[in-house]
Amino acid sequence: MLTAEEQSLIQKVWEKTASHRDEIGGESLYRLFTSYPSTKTYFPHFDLSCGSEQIRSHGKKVVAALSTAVKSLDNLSQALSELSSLHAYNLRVDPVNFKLLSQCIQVVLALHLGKEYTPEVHAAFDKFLSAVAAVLSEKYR
Ligand code: ZNH
Repeated sequence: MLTAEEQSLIQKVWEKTASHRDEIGGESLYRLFTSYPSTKTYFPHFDLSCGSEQIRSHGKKVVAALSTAVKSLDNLSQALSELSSLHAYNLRVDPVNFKLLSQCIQVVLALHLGKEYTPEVHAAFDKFLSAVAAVLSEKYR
């Protein structure tokens, strides 16, 4: 799991995104749909044009879940348990897609943070987002 150093790095960097965090969610989703069009099939009921209200509001929800995760780095399984059930039993999102979204979130974080997105921060976020994806995938069978 994440080392104590990685945990504090993630918390510090996440704090820095506070004022533009909601946009990070929407931008990551738009990037997901553009770069990996197959992911759009999960959102047939959404207006997927750039900056649409649905992308923005869904982006806020995803980011809020990540904020919960950042606060519970020691206990991700429990913190994301409901979300994990939702994805496994109701939404049935193929877990490969979690990696694709993680990728897009990283690119958007890098765009927002510029030089502050150092290789160390990148490595820590990669581990963090993989851990979130693992929890969201753990109830599939
Ligand atoms: Zn998901 C939903 C989160 C990934 C698909 N999500 C959701 C929500 C949240 C989330 C928070 C909301 C819930 C409620 O409402 O309750 N996700 C999340 C996260 C992640 C994810 C954190 C990672 C990181 N998802 C994902 C993917 C996909 C998805 C990858 C595909 C592609 N989700 C989804 C859907 C939904 C969700 C489809 C539903 C939407 C609506 O609204 O309808």
